[in-house]
Amino acid sequence: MLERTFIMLKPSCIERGLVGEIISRLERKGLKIIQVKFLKMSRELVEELYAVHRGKPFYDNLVKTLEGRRVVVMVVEGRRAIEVVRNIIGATDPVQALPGTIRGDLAIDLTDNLIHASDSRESYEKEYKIFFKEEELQTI
Ligand code: FUP
Repeated sequence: MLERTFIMLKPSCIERGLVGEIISRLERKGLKIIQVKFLKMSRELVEELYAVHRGKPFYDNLVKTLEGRRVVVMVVEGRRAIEVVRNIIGATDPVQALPGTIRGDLAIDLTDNLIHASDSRESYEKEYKIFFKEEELQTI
């Protein structure tokens, strides 16, 4: 019934002081934060998270925006959380993202589009395990 999704706030969120603003938008929607932490993205973590994009023309640029920099990773929970979060963050390209969405309101660059969120159940299952141990996600 309740669903979980994985979210990563990219380094520019921390540098621009937008972490609180973004977490606040997620909480105000009614999503519950199950776990959240800051960490430095190693090359290995970037490659694992974005494995499907390896070899694409924008891949090197994508790696450059993340490697060796601090991000915030979190798991949130709520009714149809995967779809809800994708709607709140807006289209991948901030130019297309509608006003009212996180990318629509706060981002303009395509690669550095502030935030990543799982786009399916399958990607959630893969992504949260890159950053969290099962016991970190237990709420009881
Ligand atoms: P999203 O799931 O919305 O983050 O989008 P994608 O998985 O399609 O893209 C992953 C990352 O690659 C995004 F951060 C944006 C970046 N990207 C580009 O830089 N150029 C492109 O043409 C497509 C995606």
